[in-house]
Amino acid sequence: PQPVYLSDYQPPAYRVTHTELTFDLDPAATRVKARLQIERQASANADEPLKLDGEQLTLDALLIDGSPLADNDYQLSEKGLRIERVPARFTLESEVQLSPKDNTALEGLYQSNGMFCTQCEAEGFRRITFYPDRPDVMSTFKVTVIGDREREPVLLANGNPIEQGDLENGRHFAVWEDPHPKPCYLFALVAGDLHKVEDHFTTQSGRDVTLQLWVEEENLQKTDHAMGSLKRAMAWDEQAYGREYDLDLFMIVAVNDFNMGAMENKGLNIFNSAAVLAHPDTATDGAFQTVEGIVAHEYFHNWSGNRVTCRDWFQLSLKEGFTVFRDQCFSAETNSAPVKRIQDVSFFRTAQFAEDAGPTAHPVRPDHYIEITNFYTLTIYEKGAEIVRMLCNLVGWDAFRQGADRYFARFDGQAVTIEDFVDCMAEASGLDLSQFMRWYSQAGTPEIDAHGEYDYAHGEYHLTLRQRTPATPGQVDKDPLHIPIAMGLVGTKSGQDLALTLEGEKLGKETVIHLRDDEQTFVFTDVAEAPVPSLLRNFSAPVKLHFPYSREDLAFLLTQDSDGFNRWDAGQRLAMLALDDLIAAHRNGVEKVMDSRVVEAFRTLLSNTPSDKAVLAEMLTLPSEAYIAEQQPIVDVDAIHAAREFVRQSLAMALRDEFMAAFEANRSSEPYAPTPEQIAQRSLKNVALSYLMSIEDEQGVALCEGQFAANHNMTDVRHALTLLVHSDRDDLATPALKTFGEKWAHDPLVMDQWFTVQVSRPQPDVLDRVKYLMAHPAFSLKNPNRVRALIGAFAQNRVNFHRLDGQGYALLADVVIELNRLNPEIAARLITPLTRWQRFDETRQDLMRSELERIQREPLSSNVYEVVEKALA
Ligand code: BAL
Ligand code: ZN
Repeated sequence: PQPVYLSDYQPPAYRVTHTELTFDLDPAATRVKARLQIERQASANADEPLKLDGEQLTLDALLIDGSPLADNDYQLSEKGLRIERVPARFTLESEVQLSPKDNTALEGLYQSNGMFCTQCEAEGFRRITFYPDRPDVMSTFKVTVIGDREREPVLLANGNPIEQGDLENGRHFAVWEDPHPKPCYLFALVAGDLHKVEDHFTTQSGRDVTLQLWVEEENLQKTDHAMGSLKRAMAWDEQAYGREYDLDLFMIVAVNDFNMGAMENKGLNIFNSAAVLAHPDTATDGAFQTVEGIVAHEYFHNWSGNRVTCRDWFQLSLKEGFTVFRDQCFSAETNSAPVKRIQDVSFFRTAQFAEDAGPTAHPVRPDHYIEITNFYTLTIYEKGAEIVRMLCNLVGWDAFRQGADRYFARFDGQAVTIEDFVDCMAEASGLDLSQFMRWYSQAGTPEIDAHGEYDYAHGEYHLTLRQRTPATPGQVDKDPLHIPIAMGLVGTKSGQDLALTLEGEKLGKETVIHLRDDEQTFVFTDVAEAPVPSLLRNFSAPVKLHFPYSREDLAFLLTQDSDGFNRWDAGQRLAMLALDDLIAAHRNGVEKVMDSRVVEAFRTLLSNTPSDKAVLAEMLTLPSEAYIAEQQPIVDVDAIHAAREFVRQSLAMALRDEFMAAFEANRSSEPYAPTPEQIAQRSLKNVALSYLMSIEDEQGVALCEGQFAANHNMTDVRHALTLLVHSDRDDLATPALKTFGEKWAHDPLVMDQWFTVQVSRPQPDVLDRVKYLMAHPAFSLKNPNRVRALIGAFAQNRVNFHRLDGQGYALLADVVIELNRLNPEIAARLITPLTRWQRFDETRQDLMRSELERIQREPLSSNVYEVVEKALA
């Protein structure tokens, strides 16, 4: 496969002004007729050939202005068709045939549970008809869907319904028109036996929008939360960005087989059922929050993505980074803002930092790719969002909002670039953002080495920051970035933020300093007492910041820092120092000794009345094994696991009564609601229960059993089940798993949780369990959610996946090889843990590489090929 380069971008020679499609649906032989109004661009030469993308299609007819083309009038290849000479303006008609039921890749038109549905982003539309499948070709669409009246009573497409009726032979049809020009990646069609819940939203200008959520009948009772989330998101986008919805109808459809979380097709969002269905009995608090975030994300795309879209796929972060930032702000406002930030950053520093340090590292705007579906990454999405957040903080909200208004007004109905977005922000703020643009082109996580000195004699604090970005594949030398560092100086005597004066300028008690050079020293004057610096507040830039904090400094910041995020981070850093010692002790066979400062810090946390219970729950949660691994030069899986367990158990033993009190104080029999207050209370209670279960405290075990049996809501049931299954009390775990599995056998999303709980336990029987569960009737390799719940979760189970006999790696490779044939996009994603082989000891490196090489010897999809090539380069 050949890479595509950003530098090769050429505007399209032809545009499609209007698209008419007719689908005659059939599982094995769907016929698609296309009628395209095409015009040559003024800038293109008259002899420019017409090139249309098209894959896995059987072409039955091709006409220009009503005249059939002879075989030698066009060239057909595996990738599409090319017509050498065409008029300046013409109608192209084609008829193709395809087989949705055999489409296991879930790109283009496929069947899920008998329902027809589509996924076109990024390049799925070319599996539906011959078309210029690129985002900078935007067209209005009229779509006729013909289906079986019994099997497909509901026929949906983008836009507004304009006609429907019956046909012969039990068939019927519906016609949909979308007046907004859109790229074909936003096309959608759904047909099946669906049921709807309907609601309404009145926009700020007083228009009534009908909201419909379409699901299979048994899921009707799981739709309330998504509908509520949608209405909250619609109101938020009006209030925060002045963006109003632009059609009279907005539809969401839930489908069971879906590669992504969801898709923002114009007026017809298609959702993975896991990202839209939620009921207290079946979904956890986390799932409720995910649903709310994804519903909002897809809705927000209506402006940031659909009305203004990407010129080419290198600009993917233009819509994704901005939209993730938008959904993060929405969720922060509707839930606990500090917890949202802590959870996002915690995930980001574990998973995106690892991606940025591995063989598939790429800039937020990549300059080449082989397979674009491999670039729906944490870097494009989450680092892209961090860049937009930095922009917002640099220019301030008012200028950011003005810049966003300018962007939407100037580029409405266009396909644009990241420069276009940043230019709007520069114009609105008057700031020079040219150095800032390097964030988009340089891969790798910048590291900042900081140190500070307090000059007692002059009352000055000297803060020196040095930045470096490590080499990444294809990018050895890096230029310094423009890094905003939010900070304060916390007085060690007063425990308060000190007034800041920098180069004679009084800055209040918190400021943002701008690191632009390789090294800079900032001299704060009139510093009345020795401070501890609180740096990178609220994670103001996506960097690794190293500062030689003592454990006393960290214990001080943990209670005194006015920035909630940094209080949490101080606790994480303090725990990391203790964990480092214990990892070394484990490796050296030395007796492990718990750092009493960590115990005392936790005791303080537990004894104060918490202002936010959800933040306290986060503060009481130790860094994950994955995060700890990221901090180690060579990952020692077993030492990390042993050290973390030792800390958990030591804390549980020392603070057993405090954890018990926290559990008791936060039990509740209130009816379940996914409110921030209830979620906070459950989180704190369940963190306390985890500690109690880590030492198998007799009373704790009884409470855990009781929580499982009480069956109050899925958050509590699943947590209790996980603790039982992850403990050594198989006498309790086995019947609990049986009860749960039998009760929920009919509900695939709950069975996914049942799979995950079992294959993430630390006990060594997990590999056999995975093999056994792969044969379970509820499992299927063809369903991405099942694969993620069982195989994906197993590959995150560090002690078991990284078994020294290599069987964990072999199992993953076997699945990847099989999935490479069925669903290349999911196969390529699943390989990720193997691509991180450089981080492990030599034995594991050899084992992991040899599995990658075994995959490489297979006939590979371009998706898997690209990832394996990079991993072995
Ligand atoms: N555009 C793909 C799914 C999403 O990011 O919303
Ligand atoms: Zn998105």
